[in-house]
Amino acid sequence: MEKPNVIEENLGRMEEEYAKTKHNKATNKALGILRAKIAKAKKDIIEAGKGKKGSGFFVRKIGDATVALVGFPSAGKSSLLNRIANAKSKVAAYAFTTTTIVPGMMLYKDAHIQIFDLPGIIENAHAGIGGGRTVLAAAKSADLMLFVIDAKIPNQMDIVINELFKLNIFINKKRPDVQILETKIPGIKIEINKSGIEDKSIVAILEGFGIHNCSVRIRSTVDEDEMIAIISKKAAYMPAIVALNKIDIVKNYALIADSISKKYNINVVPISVIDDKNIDILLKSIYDNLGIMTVYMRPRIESEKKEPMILKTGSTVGVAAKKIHTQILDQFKCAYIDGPSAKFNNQRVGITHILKDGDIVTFIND
Ligand SMILES: Nc1nc2c(ncn2[C@@H]2O[C@H](COP(=O)(O)OP(=O)(O)OP(=O)(O)O)[C@@H](O)[C@H]2O)c(=O)[nH]1
Ligand SMILES: [Mg+2]
Repeated sequence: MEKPNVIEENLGRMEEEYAKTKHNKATNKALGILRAKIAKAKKDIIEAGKGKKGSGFFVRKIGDATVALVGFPSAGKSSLLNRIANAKSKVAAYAFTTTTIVPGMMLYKDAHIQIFDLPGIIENAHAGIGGGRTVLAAAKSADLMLFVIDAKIPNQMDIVINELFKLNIFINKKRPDVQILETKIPGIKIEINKSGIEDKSIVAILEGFGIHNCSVRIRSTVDEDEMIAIISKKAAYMPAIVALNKIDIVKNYALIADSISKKYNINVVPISVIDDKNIDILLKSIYDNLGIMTVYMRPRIESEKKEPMILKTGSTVGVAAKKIHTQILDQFKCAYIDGPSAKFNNQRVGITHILKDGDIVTFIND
């Protein structure tokens, strides 16, 4: 591979040429070759960056939740980011246009949701090809992965899932109930094993990782690969949804969406960034899958704006009180709730009441 600065100079020249050339039948072939060359140079640059000390994509997380855009080059990740967030990420018809992490922020209902645009990933990303490991490590730090799939090339979905799987990133899967408690007593004691793996194999895996004194309780079915990932602390469980993009140029997109959804037990929203189709549905799906909810504090004066608060789904009145101020929690007497979690208007509840998205809460202090 040439030195990165040489590649960058060539790349600059090629990008200029690409921008200058008129797109028509006569130039079509030459432009195709140029696109391929630009993509190769970009891929080399991303790969060259991965070996540097301290490399990796770091962006300060801000807002209430974070979403990572994951998909093949040219699937439309940057186009989508620019459409839904206040960001300007470069868009072009060649692969590996985006070479680093580009953050953007969007407001949905009252939640500030940070979106990370990332370089495209390709087959063998898990082995670092095209800088894939760095990209996927950044994606893993988000609260939700948004797979952007080109509807013209739906098998991109299989490759993306497979690459994540090879890095022990499990999508839309509940973390199996596996407890390994280190003990002072020598030996491995298997107390509960509903995994489907034989006891002696579990012992062998644990010993392989240098764990000799522990008690084991497995209450879920797990296969050996996942068990190894869990024991080596490499397993990650991520929620994800799919934006099936470019439906403006694909007729049977509904069938494709349906088959991806069934195959991977995942919410698929067919969209077109170019035609601005179904973007509102996608935003709702992002919000619904982030595991957050918005509740409102009732203002003292009815005409004033209700103060929104973003909480994890399933949070209680106590969690909301603490988020405002520990003092509110200390002096808590009761709360009155209007909205989806209330059985009737102004229901009086205690600290353990579980709130729902859209609730309006009034705290009463002692
Ligand atoms: N027909 C069609 N083309 C689209 C759509 N969205 C994006 N594109 C085009 O697809 C090409 C790639 O778009 P990008 O947004 O740069 O793709 P990307 O996924 O960010 O690509 P990388 O940065 O290389 O990973 C551009 O030529 C876009 O104009 C869409 O909804 N329909
Ligand atoms: Mg991009």
